[in-house]
Amino acid sequence: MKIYIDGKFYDKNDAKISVFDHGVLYGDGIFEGIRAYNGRVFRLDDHLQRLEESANAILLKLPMTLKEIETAALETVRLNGLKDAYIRLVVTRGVGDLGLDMRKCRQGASIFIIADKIELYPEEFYEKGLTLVTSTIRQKGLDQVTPGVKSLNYLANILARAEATAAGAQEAILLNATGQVSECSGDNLFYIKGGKIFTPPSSAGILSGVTRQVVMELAESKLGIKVIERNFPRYDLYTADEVFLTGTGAEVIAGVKIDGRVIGSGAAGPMTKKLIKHFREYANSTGTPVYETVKAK
Ligand code: PXG
Repeated sequence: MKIYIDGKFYDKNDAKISVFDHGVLYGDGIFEGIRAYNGRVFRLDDHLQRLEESANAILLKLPMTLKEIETAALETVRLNGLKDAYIRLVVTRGVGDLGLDMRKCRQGASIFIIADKIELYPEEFYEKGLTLVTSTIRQKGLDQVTPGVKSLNYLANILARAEATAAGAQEAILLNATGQVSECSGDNLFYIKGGKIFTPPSSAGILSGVTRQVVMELAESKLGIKVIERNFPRYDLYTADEVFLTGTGAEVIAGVKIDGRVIGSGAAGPMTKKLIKHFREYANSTGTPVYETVKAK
């Protein structure tokens, strides 16, 4: 495996960054998780745009242009000979001293890119759905570092996921400070009731998911249903016809049991199944080609 760090490729065992990098010392940085399907990178522009927005939000100057980052990401997938891939793109504040002052990170931000095979939920989960539990951990407030920033501070999400695992569930739902539903530890959340689809708005405290956006577009174009963004409590999930999650890793997947309550039929519902099908068709028919581009230098 070849890993990209700041303009060079390293073997896995040699791919290292400094212990003085503020990404390590403070979680001071941002990342993107991106998929490639069949030799094409899915919604790469959207991911790069979100990366840029996250960078702006945390006063981080990206070390390269978005075009250069795109070239590096494609080259990383290519060098590893992958067609279906999970691309992890990380930008840290870079090497500093032991203080919080970001001005001490004088060399500027560091960027590394890993392209690996993807680990997915087993296919049977797309039929039978996931079990979810509500985490005791609250979503960060909008007056904190907004959940819209895909920062390297994922401890709340990791601990929420651990609560789900401990409860025998696959994903955890985070409520926000007002007790409304925000999102899952690594996925956005939707529910369907009476033929309408609902999802929390960005004001609920969510990561503005690339998959979420795609599914909203597909719901409208393929199912003729406009997704309604609104705040809602857990009760709406408990009493929904269908619940589903979206994320780069999970794609579209049903949530069929929430805090012990069975949702709908207790398996992936008809609308969710349609969205899974449309999403897969779309994901496999679009994207930035990895192997047809000429290496830019
Ligand atoms: N909310 C959070 C907190 C996330 O981390 C999403 C929503 C969905 O966003 P996208 O843009 O991916 O649709 C995420 C993204 C994994 C994995 O391996 C998780 C994510 C992305 C890639 C891989 O669990 N989470």
